[in-house]
Amino acid sequence: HTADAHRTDLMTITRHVLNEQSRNPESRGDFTILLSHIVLGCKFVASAVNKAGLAKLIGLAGETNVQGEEQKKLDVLSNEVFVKALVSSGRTCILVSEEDEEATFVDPALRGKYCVCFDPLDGSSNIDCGVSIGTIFGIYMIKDKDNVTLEDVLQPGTNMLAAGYCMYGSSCTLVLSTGSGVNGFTLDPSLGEFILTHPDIKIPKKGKIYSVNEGNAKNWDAAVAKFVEKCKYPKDGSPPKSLRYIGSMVADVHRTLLYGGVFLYPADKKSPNGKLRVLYEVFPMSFLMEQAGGQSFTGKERALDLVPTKIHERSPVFLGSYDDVEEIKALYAELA
Ligand code: AHM
Ligand code: MG
Repeated sequence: HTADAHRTDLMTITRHVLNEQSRNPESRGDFTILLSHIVLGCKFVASAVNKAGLAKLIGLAGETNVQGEEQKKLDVLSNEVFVKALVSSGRTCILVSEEDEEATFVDPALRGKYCVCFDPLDGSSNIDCGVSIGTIFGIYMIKDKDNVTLEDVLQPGTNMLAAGYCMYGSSCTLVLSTGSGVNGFTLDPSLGEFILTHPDIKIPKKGKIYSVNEGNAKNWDAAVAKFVEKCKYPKDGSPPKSLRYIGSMVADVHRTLLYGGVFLYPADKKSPNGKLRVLYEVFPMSFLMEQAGGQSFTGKERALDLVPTKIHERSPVFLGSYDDVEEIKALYAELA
């Protein structure tokens, strides 16, 4: 009965978000419209990523992004599609993209109340070999529509309204939280719709996997080194953890959310603030982790309590199963 109901009574992402928003009497559908434009961007990128090998879209576009990395054609394309989709939604006022050095202030005629921070195509080192990559986004609301400033996006992560990511993998999965739990939707290519496939995702309280770039080990601080040592040689009689590291944050976080465990991109002697960017990598993923019952920590504080001072700011991050992050916090308290 239930299986049949699912097959004929399709819970699309739009229907799901409309249901969620209808609980708020002040909702006028603006968020649903904004989200449908984000979904359009994700579908475009999904289709472009699938065709990338064939269409020879891969290759350098001859530009460098703000972090000084070479931009691939797919990154440039994805960024353009997202910026245009978000602006044309008429629901945004400030956009922060990993690919653009400056924030985009939307023309007053097209302005709405939402700010969107996003990484249109994260995991660029994995594009050319067909490994999973993704889009990450976080959404804020402006304070005063007639006086929009950069301060509207330089807010702590706790002020975020919604966050999500879309993973372009063996299937295309969009994971979203609007602040009441986490839900996962899978793109049905024959319908062109994201269908609810992972309702109310909860991360296991403790995991069996750790995920980190161990090539940076020689520059780690004592707490990270000790944590990873404990993963491999546990002293409490528990079995060692498995190591899984894809090098695409979306894919590594998605696995962590579903299977449990911990993902870390710590600070090290060479990168004192780590690598990942606060506004469009650390915050959205931390928001999702907390909403799924996990935790996210910077080595000093709860990640969502950070107050960024510039739009491309970086921060170390340790996120995942509640108990595993608790262990990292204890090591920092002991060794820092
Ligand atoms: P990117 O913006 O150049 O794609 O870098 C971000 C990516 C993340 O997806 C991933 O978690 C991390 O970089 C991997 O970094 P490293 O190759 O240093 O392990
Ligand atoms: Mg990126």
